[in-house]
Amino acid sequence: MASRQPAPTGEHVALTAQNGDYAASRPPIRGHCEAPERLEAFLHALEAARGKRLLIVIKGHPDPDSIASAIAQRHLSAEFEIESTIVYFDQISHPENRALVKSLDADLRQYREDMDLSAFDYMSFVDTQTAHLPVRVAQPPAILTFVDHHKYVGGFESAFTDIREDAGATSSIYAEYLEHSGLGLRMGNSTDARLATALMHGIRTDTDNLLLARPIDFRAGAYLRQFIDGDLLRLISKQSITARTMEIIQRGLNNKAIRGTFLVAGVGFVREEDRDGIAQTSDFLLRHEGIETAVVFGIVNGDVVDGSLRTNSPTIDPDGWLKTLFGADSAGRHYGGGRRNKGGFRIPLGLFARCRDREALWAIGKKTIEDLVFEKIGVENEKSEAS
Ligand SMILES: [Mn+2]
Repeated sequence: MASRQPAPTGEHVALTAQNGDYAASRPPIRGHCEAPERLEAFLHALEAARGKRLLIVIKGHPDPDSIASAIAQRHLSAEFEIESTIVYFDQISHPENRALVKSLDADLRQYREDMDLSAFDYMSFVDTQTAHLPVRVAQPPAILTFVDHHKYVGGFESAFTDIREDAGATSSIYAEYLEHSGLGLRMGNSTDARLATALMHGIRTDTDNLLLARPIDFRAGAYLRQFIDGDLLRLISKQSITARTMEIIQRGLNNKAIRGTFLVAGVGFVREEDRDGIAQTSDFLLRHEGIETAVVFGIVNGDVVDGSLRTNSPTIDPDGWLKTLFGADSAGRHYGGGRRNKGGFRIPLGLFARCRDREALWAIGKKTIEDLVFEKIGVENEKSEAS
């Protein structure tokens, strides 16, 4: 094995995998790859570990980049019949990351004392600066791969090392491996779609929504884009929430009314520029346990009732549901409409907008909407109970 020779530029790569018959048995590197020699070496390392047991290590609190990178490492290892276990040691503290792991169906294992880490043949470290296990293991397995984008500190031996300080996310490095290895993602495959989505999310969170993205991150995004599950990405992406939107969400929480799987919340008067807070509140309240459909509404700009519907219900078609509920104006324009799992409505207050008593105006708006919605739910419940 050759020893690692750090490049002077802050980029470090070790090409220490044994030369085998790899080149003859695998497809060639595809397309314009930023670092084809690294990818070759990465694949060589995996080939050398064919059929072995691999421990993929996430250090620190798992975050979207480390989670996605670990899943990508497992995906690529599986191509070489390597049996991988992803382990993490610190709690997945952030609720968003717990939801991420759940929605990805990622099968990550939290370390427990009865796990025998020395029973693995190799370890892979992803998205971490150092290669020390956080727990004492008498005979830690040899390090097969070490892929990261933090500042290089060294201090370990690994069959393959790829540290790119110029990458915004480790997920981008794995996306490059996937794109150019011929072992990449398959269109229309749901497992691959989840991996692509996880990587995209990892890139977005580590680059502050691409604000800090580097060329490799954009190239990764361009490749991943075609495979991602848009609904899943939306579900797991954190949206930054302004203080005023937070206030609207709080009003929604305080004023919510729940009937079965339905949640309705009036948030009062909302400024024109904060209009989107209504939809964000609806998104948020849909996550309430046991809720399948959320309707949130407010009076925007003092002259229109603006509302937003979000649903996970398989039986509610937002477009039809809102059109039947609110009907149309005298010109036949519907007050509401939507698409697959979301919808919105706007009902002008007309002359009532001139009412000086804001409390009274809100009371009328709130009562009207709530009564209409609850009446419709009641009628639907009766129908479904009767059938
Ligand atoms: Mn990272």
